[in-house]
Formats: sequence, structure tokens, C-alpha cells
Amino acid sequence: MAGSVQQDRRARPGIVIARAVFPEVVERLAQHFDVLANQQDALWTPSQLAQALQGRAGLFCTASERVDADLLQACPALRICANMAVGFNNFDLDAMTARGVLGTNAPGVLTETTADFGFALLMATARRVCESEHYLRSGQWTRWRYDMFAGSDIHGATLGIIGMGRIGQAIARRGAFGFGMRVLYHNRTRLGPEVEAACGARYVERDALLAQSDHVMLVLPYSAQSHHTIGAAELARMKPTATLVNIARGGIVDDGALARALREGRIAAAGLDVFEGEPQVHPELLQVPNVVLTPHIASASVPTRRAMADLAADNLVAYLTGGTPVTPLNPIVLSRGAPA
Ligand code: 8YV
Repeated sequence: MAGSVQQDRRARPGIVIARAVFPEVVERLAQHFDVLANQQDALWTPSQLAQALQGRAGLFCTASERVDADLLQACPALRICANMAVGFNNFDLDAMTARGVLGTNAPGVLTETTADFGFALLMATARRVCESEHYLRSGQWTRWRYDMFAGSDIHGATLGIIGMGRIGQAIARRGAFGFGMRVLYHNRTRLGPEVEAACGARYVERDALLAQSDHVMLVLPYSAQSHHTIGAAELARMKPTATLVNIARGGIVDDGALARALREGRIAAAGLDVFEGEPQVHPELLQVPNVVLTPHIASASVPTRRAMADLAADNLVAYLTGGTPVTPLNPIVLSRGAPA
């Protein structure tokens, strides 16, 4: 009771919504907080973000906003950063923990949608959907040919998944039980036998996966350790008929090395939803026909993007009104007591 009286007397906490988001979510947050919302989606520099955050306790952000020691230093009132993304390599979590700032992400709600997209990109790539569509639209289709845009099969092929978290497992289930694929995976830690059986996947070393797979799908988180997991040496281990799909993060693939491998036919094709330094795309990738390029949309179904935004909002509301956040990344911050 005393707590709620005190809450009434205090000004409502201030938060920043760093990017445009569903108006309903902004309205909901405005019921709890003094909201500064970037609904124009202006591209803020780090110093503009720091400026917006002055005196504010919460940040609703996407994977595009970097939360590092400099930002934290410049924003001493900040208590929580809620990412509308499952990946959180935009957070320096150690620096956040050191400053007592909670980080939250949005796991679970996007798993199936992102796995669907992994398959969409794989199929578009292996079956040359985009190349053939451009050919038709540009008026080049004057007659049918037996080998026109002949690609490689998905059903019955070997799928190699690198990174076997929730999304990797959802992709494995689609491959094994939907398309009759032989599914191999590599992960930092091997899954338990029941989990392996439930997703129809077999653990192998990374080099064996690269050598044996017809299609390689990357679903691992980005970190200093996973930087350039796929570079020239790894591409050289893949079959010349293989496809590579990256729905994980830019920087996991050496995009320059990939562009060269595609141009020289060292692998057949690639599908990329994420890029090093996005929204910039390596200029050589834009020149090769055997790559499908999409602008980081793997989680972009309307219900899923809404669920991600709702989860980020749930975390902010819970934490800044004295409740328990749903998906904390550094729960040690919680054990140090409620925010002042
Ligand atoms: C996000 C993603 O849409 O969740 C992630 O980690 O990569 C995407 O689903 C994007 O990062 C915007 O936050």
C-alpha cells in the first residue's frame, strides 16, 4: 500500500521508443510512462539516442540500437533496455550488468515465423525463384527449355544447420518431418538425445556438416567467436552444388568471400537475410545472380512483429512498475533489488 502511494506521488518514469512501432504499443506504453517515441523513424545517431534518453529510465529498442558503455555512461538514469529482437548482440551485456541496467530480449514469439522464412529463403535460393522471376518480368522468356532455371532439390537432400537453439530446432523439424531431409546440425553444445529425436537431427562436427550438406543454414547468434564462421576456407569445404542460407546475423558470413565463391561457382547459390554492416550490402553480392537478398525480414509476419513488440513492452511495464520482467538477459541485476 505504502508502495502504491509512493508510486502515485512520483512522476511517471520516462521511456524512449527508439524506432517506429505499432501505434497500439505506443499507446499502451503511454498509459504507464512519459513516452518519447520516434514514430517518424528518424535514424538517430548514438549521441541523439543518448540525448533522447536523458533522465529516462527505459529504452524500447530494436537490434539496430547499440547499447554500450559510452551510451550507459551518458545516460545514468537508464534502468532497462528492452530489445524487440531475440538477438541481442547490440547490447554490451557486461557493461549493462556492471551499471545495473537490465537487458531483455524477445525469444520464443518469433521462432516458428523465422523458421518458416528460413525455408522460404532456402527454397527460393535452391529453386532459383527470384532469378527466374526477374527473367520473366524483364521480357526475356520467349520459349521453354528443359534446363531453364533448373536448381537443386530440397526434399530428400541433406540439410546442415549451424546453431541449434529454438529457431534451429524449428527448422530441423520442418526439414526432417516436412521435407524428408537428412538433417545434420552443429552447435556449441550437443543437444540431449530426446531433443535430437524430436527434431530429427544428428550432431556432427562443423567440417563434416559443411562437406556433407546440400544446403547449409546458419541460425547461430553473433558474437566475437562466431564472427566469420563462414569464410573462404569454410566455403571451400562445401559441395560445389550446395546452397548457403544466412538468417542469423550479418558478420557470421564473410560476405566478400561469399560473393567471390558465388561468382566463381564454388558453391551454387546463397540466400541472405542479414549482412555485414546492413543496411549496406557488399557491392559484389549485388552483382552476382545466384544469390537471393532480403532486407532482414525473417521475423516479419504481422502477428509475430506485434508479439515481439508486445513482449518488449511487457518487459518495460513489468520492470519499471515493480514487477518481474518476462525475459531478462542479465537477471543478476534483479537480485540487486528494485529500481529506485
Ligand atoms: C528483428 C532479429 O526483427 O529478433 C532478431 O534477432 O534479427 C529480427 O527478428 C530485428 O533484429 C529487429 O529488432
